[in-house]
Amino acid sequence: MTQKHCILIGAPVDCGKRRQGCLMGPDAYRTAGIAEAITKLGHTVEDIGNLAPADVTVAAPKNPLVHKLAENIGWTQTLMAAAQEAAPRGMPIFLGGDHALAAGTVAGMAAHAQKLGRPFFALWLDAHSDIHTPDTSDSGNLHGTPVGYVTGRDGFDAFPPLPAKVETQNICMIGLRSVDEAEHAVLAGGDVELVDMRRIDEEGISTPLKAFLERVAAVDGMLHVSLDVDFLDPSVAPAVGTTVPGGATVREGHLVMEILSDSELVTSLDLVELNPFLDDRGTTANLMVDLTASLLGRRVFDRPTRDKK
Ligand code: HAR
Ligand code: MN
Ligand code: MN
Ligand code: MN
Repeated sequence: MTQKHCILIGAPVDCGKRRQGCLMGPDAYRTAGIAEAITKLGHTVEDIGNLAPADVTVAAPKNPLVHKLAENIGWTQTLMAAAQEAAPRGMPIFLGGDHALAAGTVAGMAAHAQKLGRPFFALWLDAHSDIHTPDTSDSGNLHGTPVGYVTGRDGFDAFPPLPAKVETQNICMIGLRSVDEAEHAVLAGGDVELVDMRRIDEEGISTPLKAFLERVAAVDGMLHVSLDVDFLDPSVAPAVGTTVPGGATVREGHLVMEILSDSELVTSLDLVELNPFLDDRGTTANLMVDLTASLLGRRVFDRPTRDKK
């Protein structure tokens, strides 16, 4: 694959839910050797270290359950700026941190794409759809809301104004198996491409993924991938606070990354929800690093040219 300049951006976001531990994520990825794995594939790596949230003060949220609103908004501000700073220089890889960070990373990458005049797409690899608003969330955990924010749903008034809205038809969610009622109501009537676990069982994971990538390629789109640990089955990826049984296998995870790698369409990546405190001797951190390596071109063998693509 073409050589890339990968920019590691530590985002120890831990305010998107109540259970603590995701703040250790960026250092767990470094300990698992993420920089070395990427360098070994022939790419260059720059690690800008860990960021901190902007200091903001906000009025009390309408929904009293909402957890750490100001800190979430501070992170959104910081990461939106960091994404736009890094994107012109290479491929940002955001080391989370919980999924609340994607409000900033996706909004920032969408703003970058808009500046270049290119369509923007997002691939959400997750058990959850994360399309709540602070008002519809019944947990008050804002890691369940980043898709709501980036698609311009109402209820984010206290957040930074969106520089570029992500079109719902440009989003594909793969791995779904835990969708709340309020989320279901929005998604069922909408045009987000929904690939739940049943579809994966019946069609295989490559069919819907390739169809989506064809749409991205057809318009020379930029593609952001948001990889939530709980996309994977908890038996192989235990280090996450919100485990849902029946997730993707190790091979399904790698196949997704290999197909993405072949497509050469991915321009940014989030690694989110790793809680190293819950890990089993680093297995989940190591798996996430291996998946990143597959995305960046690691192969056992090259496929024969005759059936490439
Ligand atoms: N939908 C649930 C809620 O809003 C759970 C959200 C969990 N989100 C993540 N990221 N773990 O996908 O509380
Ligand atoms: Mn998520
Ligand atoms: Mn999830
Ligand atoms: Mn919920």
